[in-house]
Amino acid sequence: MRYALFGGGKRIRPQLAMLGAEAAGGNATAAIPWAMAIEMVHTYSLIHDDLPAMDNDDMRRGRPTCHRAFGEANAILAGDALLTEAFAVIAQDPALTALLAQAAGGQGMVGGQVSDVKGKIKNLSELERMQAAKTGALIQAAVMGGAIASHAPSMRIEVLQKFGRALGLLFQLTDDLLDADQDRARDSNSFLHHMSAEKVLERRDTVADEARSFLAHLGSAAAPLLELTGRIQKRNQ
Ligand code: GRG
Repeated sequence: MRYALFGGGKRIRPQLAMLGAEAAGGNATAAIPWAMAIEMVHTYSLIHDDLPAMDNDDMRRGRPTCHRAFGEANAILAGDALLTEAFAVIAQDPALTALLAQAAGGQGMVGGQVSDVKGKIKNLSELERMQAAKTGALIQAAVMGGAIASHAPSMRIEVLQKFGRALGLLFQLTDDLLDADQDRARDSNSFLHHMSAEKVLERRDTVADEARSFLAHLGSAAAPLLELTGRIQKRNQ
């Protein structure tokens, strides 16, 4: 659990959680348990995604994957424990508990992973639906949950829900651009299978503008989140 959780991840989801709290007019520290829980769920998903039954990856973040370092059984169990303990961290807050279950479960990340494993994505709208569940749901929940944790007014939570949806898509577009040279770009689960790299770049910029337009409703409190959006748009890792 420690090997994977402290393995050099970018911590984008915890940043989104804390900046979401600030953007909604609240206090970032109120979102710390939420930020931890969402990173624990993200980490479990990567451990399980790397397993032989899924992507069968040997390396992650420049180091052996969890099952390569500790064996398959320990990797499965480390993922199980991270998922379970994530809920313990936020169990005092029923709204956050429900949000995490929704985002990570069958209608969210796990459901998206099922569509991914099934393969055979036929067109762009199917791909966007799969990605919105597999990667987008957790990113959207990260930012929204930050606002919920800091007891923001519902209007602000709704703005961040829309922003989070756009940001999830932006994240996946940039992820596929970063994978452009790898085999993955050739499978139907990559945007590059359905559009040229130029079109993906164009869509990335349109979606980033759309995400920014939502933040305009939140005034100067959203400035750090605006800056993070720009970093995700132009990221190189
Ligand atoms: C196994 C239930 C289950 C789900 C796995 C999200 C996911 C579902 C698998 C990850 C596969 C993958 C590489 C998707 C691309 C988008 C993504 C989540 C990239 C990794 O996220 P980063 O870049 O990772 O935030 P770091 O390493 O920075 O934490």
